[in-house]
Amino acid sequence: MTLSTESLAGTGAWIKAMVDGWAHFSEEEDKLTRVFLSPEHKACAEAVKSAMRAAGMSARIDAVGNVVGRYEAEGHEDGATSAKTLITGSHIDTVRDAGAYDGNLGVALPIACIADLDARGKRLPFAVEVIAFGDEEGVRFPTTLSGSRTIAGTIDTAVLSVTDAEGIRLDDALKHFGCDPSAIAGEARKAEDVLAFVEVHIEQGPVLESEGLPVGTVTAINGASRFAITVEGMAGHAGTVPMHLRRDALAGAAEMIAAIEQRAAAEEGLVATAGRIAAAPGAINVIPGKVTFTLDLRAPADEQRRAAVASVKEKLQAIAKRRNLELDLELLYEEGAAACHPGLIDQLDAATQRQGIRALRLPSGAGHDAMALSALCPIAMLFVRCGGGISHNPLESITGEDAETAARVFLDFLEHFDPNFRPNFR
Ligand code: HGY
Ligand code: MN
Ligand code: MN
Repeated sequence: MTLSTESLAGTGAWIKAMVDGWAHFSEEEDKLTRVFLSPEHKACAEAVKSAMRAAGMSARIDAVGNVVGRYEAEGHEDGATSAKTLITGSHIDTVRDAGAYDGNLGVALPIACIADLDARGKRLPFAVEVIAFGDEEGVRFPTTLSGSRTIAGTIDTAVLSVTDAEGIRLDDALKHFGCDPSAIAGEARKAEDVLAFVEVHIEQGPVLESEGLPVGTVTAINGASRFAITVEGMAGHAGTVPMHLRRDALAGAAEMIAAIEQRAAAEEGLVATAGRIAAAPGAINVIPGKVTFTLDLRAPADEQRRAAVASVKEKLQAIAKRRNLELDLELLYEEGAAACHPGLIDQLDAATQRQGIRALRLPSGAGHDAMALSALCPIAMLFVRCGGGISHNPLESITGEDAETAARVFLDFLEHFDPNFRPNFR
């Protein structure tokens, strides 16, 4: 296969401009917030669908709101018969006040690569699907990865009845988006049809920048457990209740959060975050009677994460008991650590080296749609350097040069892809 390295000239700026354009689809004027099944998600999905079609792919929005672009294999151009498929893509939903490149780069970059193949009239011996997943961040509903879990066939349809902060059910939001929730099961891919899932994503950390590298190959993705924690005490008059007679839910939660931080900081690789907290009734002169906060706990090994969850629960129960508080922990989401396939890691490294770049392997502390796809097929990820390792922050940034380099590596990977990394896979 001839390489197309020279034909990607200027692609970095094109990719960046596409992602920067999608960043205008936001619920807020001066910041980027695009949650699952929102009007701005719909507008962005339509723009992604158009970009996929312009790149020579067929494109549609599936039953769970994913945008699915497909570039047929050599000899299967009419789409009547389908060859085995390599899936790529990432998510287009964002956190609140987000950076533009988390997820979105992993949709725009493969689109640019397919556009290059299409411009050269080139087809590969396998089909390529680029999927823009709609629910990786899990910001709107108390669940996440519903898009990628649908493709993997692992989605629990009970999740369709969860509600967002306004009480809107997930299935009603899907119908409003123009989807048919009853068709979700039919979107699952068959394992025998899928060669691999390979995701391109910003690193969201400082390693590549510290190594002076534009790209890196991911070895594994940390597992994560997310909880909604409720602490209940007794609301009271801030002026009349002596300290030793209080059941202050917010002071209790504060001690709990400090204990969580201390537990995570004591162990290599373990990270824990209380990302959101709300205290009721929320008046300056009332002792808080009820607090809810979130916990996101991650580790490279599932055993380590499960042990940490157990010890955190013990610590919180001890604090609640001493302070005469009620404690409830609701598990919102749990996804095990996902290892990338060695055969894919080798092929990403080889593509990186063919492009004249030192191949570096690194783990992912962030979660990704690839975790869900690991239930369907072998996975791999190509990380792209981001400025200062900053992410989940409007300061998140990439350079056009790095986007172009990553596109060259990814296209090189596609054009050299050897499906035989999976022995006996036919
Ligand atoms: O939380 C994560 O790791 C991802 O950004 N959803
Ligand atoms: Mn993210
Ligand atoms: Mn992401």
